[in-house]
Amino acid sequence: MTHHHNYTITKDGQLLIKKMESDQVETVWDRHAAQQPQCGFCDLGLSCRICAMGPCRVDPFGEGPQQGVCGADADIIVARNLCRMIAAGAAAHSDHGRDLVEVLAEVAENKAPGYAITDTEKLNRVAAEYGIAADGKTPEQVAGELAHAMQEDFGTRKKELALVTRAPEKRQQLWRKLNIMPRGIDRETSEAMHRTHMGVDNGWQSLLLHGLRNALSDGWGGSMIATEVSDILFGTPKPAPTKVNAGVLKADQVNVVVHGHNPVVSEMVMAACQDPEMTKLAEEKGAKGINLCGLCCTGNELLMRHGIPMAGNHLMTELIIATGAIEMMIVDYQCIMPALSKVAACYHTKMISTSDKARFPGMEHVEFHPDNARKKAYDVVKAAIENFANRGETYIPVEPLDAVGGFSVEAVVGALGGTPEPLLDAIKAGKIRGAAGIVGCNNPKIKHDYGHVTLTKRLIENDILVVDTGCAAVATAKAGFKVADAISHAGPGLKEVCGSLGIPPVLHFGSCVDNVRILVLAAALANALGTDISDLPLAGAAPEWYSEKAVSIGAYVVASGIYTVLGPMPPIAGSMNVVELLTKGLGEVVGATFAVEPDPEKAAVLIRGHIENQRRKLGLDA
Ligand code: NFS
Ligand code: SF4
Repeated sequence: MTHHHNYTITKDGQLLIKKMESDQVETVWDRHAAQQPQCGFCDLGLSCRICAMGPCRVDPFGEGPQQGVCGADADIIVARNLCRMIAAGAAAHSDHGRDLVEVLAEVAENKAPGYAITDTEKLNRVAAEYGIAADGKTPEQVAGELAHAMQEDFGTRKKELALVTRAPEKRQQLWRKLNIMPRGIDRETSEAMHRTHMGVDNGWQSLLLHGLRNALSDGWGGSMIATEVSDILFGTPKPAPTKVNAGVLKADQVNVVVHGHNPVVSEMVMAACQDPEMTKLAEEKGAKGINLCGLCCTGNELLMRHGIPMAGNHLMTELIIATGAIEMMIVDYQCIMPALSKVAACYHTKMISTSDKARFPGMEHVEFHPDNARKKAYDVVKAAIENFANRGETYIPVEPLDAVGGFSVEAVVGALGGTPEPLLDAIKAGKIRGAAGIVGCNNPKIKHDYGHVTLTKRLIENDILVVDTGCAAVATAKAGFKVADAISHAGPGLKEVCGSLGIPPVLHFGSCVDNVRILVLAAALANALGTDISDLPLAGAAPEWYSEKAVSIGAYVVASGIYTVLGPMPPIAGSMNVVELLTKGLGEVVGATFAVEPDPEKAAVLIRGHIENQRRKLGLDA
């Protein structure tokens, strides 16, 4: 336990790992070390425990068994496992989207006190895409009809999801031709589980194609609905300044931290924290006020819409508790390590779980529902204030850094004067060579933030605009790339374009469901050029991914026509057929492929090569 400087590139992370060492509290890196060596069969995707004739494994060296008890070979087992990862990821994003639709429906019926329709313009615009006319109706009526129409997207009555029409016409036709047009959000996930049951789909290609359809039902369905409804309820993000890293915690205030994904909970917590009555209560208890900070994606949701400061990304979630400065951490669901309450037990931090579908050992459960969320938020914030008295010594190791968040597509297009044309012109002129979306998690297999920050640095210095989301977006903010002055790290062309707009060279596009903002922008660029997304000088990357959600994201991004480089290797290397299809064959199918490159320096070379190649094919530098 002496290698803390090797685990993360961040100063706050290094210092807090040291603190946890001296406090003798276990971290994710300790547990990762204790798991070594991790199972080679599982790593290659060659183990199967789908049925009770198994578990089975296929010997990668060709000496032991080459098929499971049922006869499934390496290709089938690998494809089936990957398909299930996509299904789980798509389910997570889409169930999050569904929870927002339910709030929208309850707002329409006036049953969700504290929630409201904030962006009526967007409500009407999205409603129109669902064929709902707004004239003569109250916003609540429109919201009710829209919620109902969106619920149909989750079901089985439709042949195509509503929002796929945002994709370029050519892309839609391709999906229809390949029979991977998503029909219903839950349907595709449910079908993925059916197909991967023993004795159903044993074609590794057809399994993978359905995996793409399932992923598309996330990207152009569940996640897109999550983002759009969040904007309608809580406001469409606009650029605004904020602060990032562990230094956002305040030694003299009650620190409340939200962690998880769904803004349905964090928005209500924010409202309670900002109530002057609550501030007064905090002052009565000897604090200077209440300081709300975010972690992970629900933190990104608050950062994007309200400039709420960001304490850290995935691998900071344990470390931040070791500051001893957090009165309460309130979680909803996804990416919340069950280890957190053990860490919290070593300090005074109260851990609160809020979702009926996400329980954690050692957390107090205060269940939030749309009809009681406002009241529950006040209850927990009051308890956080009470807990200030129990605080011991605090250790806030760094000063916070400035960052700008809030780049919705609406805000970007607005800043460009109402159309994406100026961005396209800058790309055509070669000032901006292209754009890359850097997304996803942290993973203890990769030095914390090193992948995100190194790749981003290399791309912007070569005039590639970076848009990022999720934990990647937090990493580059902590590295100082999300301020206007960061153009000093950019190549001359990108520097000129961002400089004249007064924006950073790395744009915070939001949480992981907000990856759909990247899809929408890509589609707008393709439409403005009269072409398909797969023709554009774009790339995606997930340099430190860990989650099944990231597998779904990668799959819908590639199926939408964007070349994508993964850092950690997904568990597919046990099937050369699957590897070949994903890294080469898909190019002929959907016009884009995956690559795997854990070294971000090399990933940058791959992405630059791809973008220059796309430019040549478009005849841009002729
Ligand atoms: Ni995305 Fe966000 Fe972070 Fe990864 Fe988890 S918080 S939804 S899955 S770890 S980026
Ligand atoms: Fe084994 Fe086949 Fe059952 Fe998987 S589905 S556990 S390979 S018998």
